[in-house]
Amino acid sequence: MIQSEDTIVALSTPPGEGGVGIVRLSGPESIRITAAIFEASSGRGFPCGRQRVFHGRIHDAEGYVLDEVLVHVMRAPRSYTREDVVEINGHGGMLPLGAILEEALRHGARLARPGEFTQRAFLHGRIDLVQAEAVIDQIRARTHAGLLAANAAASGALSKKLHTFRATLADALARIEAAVDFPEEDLPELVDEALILRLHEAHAGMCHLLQTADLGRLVREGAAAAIVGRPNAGKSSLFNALLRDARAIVSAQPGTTRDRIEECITIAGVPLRLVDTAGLRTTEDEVERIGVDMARGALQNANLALLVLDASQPLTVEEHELGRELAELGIPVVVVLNKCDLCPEPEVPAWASEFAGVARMSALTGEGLKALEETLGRLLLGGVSLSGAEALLNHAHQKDSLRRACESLERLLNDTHVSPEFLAMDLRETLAALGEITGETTPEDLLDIIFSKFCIGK
Ligand SMILES: Nc1nc2c(ncn2[C@@H]2O[C@H](COP(=O)(O)OP(=O)(O)OP(=O)(O)O)[C@@H](O)[C@H]2O)c(=O)[nH]1
Ligand SMILES: [Mg+2]
Repeated sequence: MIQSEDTIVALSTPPGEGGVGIVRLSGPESIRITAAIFEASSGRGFPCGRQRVFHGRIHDAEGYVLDEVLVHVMRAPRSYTREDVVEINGHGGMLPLGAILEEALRHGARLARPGEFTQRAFLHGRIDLVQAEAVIDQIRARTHAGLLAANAAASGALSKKLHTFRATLADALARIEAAVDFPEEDLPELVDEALILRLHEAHAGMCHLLQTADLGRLVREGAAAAIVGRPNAGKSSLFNALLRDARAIVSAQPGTTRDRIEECITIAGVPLRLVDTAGLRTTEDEVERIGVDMARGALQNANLALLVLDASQPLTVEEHELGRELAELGIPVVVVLNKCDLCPEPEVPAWASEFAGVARMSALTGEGLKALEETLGRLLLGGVSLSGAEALLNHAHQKDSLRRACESLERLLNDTHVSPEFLAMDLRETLAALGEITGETTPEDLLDIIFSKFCIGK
């Protein structure tokens, strides 16, 4: 195990006021540094015996008490980083915590970089890179489904899958290399059908995992839905209904919404950013025109669109045009026939059948809202159901590496009758690409980028 030489310290709780705040140290000097600034209320020395939690006070160089604290000692290797870790639980306030941090620095600790605690856990082999990245996904999860997926990855479910693939490939590589090294020994049984079959199985598993990558990103980052339509169609009413909150102004006057209003909801486990926009029409009013431009901008940035039509009114020429325009946008569109309470059997425009879905509803009474939400869920997940417990490939670089791994393995499987040297080359490439995900072969600069996205103190 690589030992870190320096001891790092950081505020591990968010800055600002809180019930408690934690200053965390990790490294060979953690305990010595704490002993220099801490006095246990028991009057006995620190640390003492096998005791792990100590009550007492942190003082400065002049002996002034800075805070009353609980100190938690976790000795290597049984800690988050596998180093000696000390957590000083103080009163949550910037002054006391800042003062404790200062004292630790004065006694030789160094300020931790973002994610450095987790990076040490990774470097010391307590977790692999997939698990390390899942930690940040746990912290930043925006939906329950996202949290469960991150928890599954953090607990090693994803790593286990990847390690199984790697084991199969490594075994195949060893056999093929033997065939390369001892060609005269005539080892045909080494590269036999059973081995090729195992490689096919690994390939299928890897491709399946690759398919979950977009889902993982969707659950983590979410999607955006633009609500568009002509003035007064009921866009803001629909926005409010989906939000279960009277967030946007609703009025009988056309042209009510002029700004772009955004709020986040959860649909089928996916964070969905809803964007309510100004009704699309040609207008002389400057403010409204800006709003209309923003509505078009929102459409450009959306992953899906809700086209709201007033079912109680005949369709206008502009609405027909808008329908055509949306069809060319290349994102799923749901046609929402609103105000069905006024007109239970609305006319459905012919072009609506080309879109991803048609929903009849009333934003006023809430009728049809559930069905619309189900349609949205189906569109977002593409028919896959989020089991929650499944670990998903979450990050763009993971997807990129796995795609390369699948490609090189596919190359091998497409022609297994080439010389063993070529087979070995493809296998090595596949193994290296998989290793980039788990951390064995990840380039140094990529590691730096990954951990720099963490928060300080984690
Ligand atoms: N009966 C009925 N009225 C509705 C329904 N949805 C909206 N309305 C009414 O239609 C009018 C316009 O609703 P808004 O939600 O403000 O429409 P909008 O599309 O946001 O309008 P602009 O912001 O002006 O573009 C209001 O008087 C709403 O109460 C519905 O499902 N049924
Ligand atoms: Mg509106």
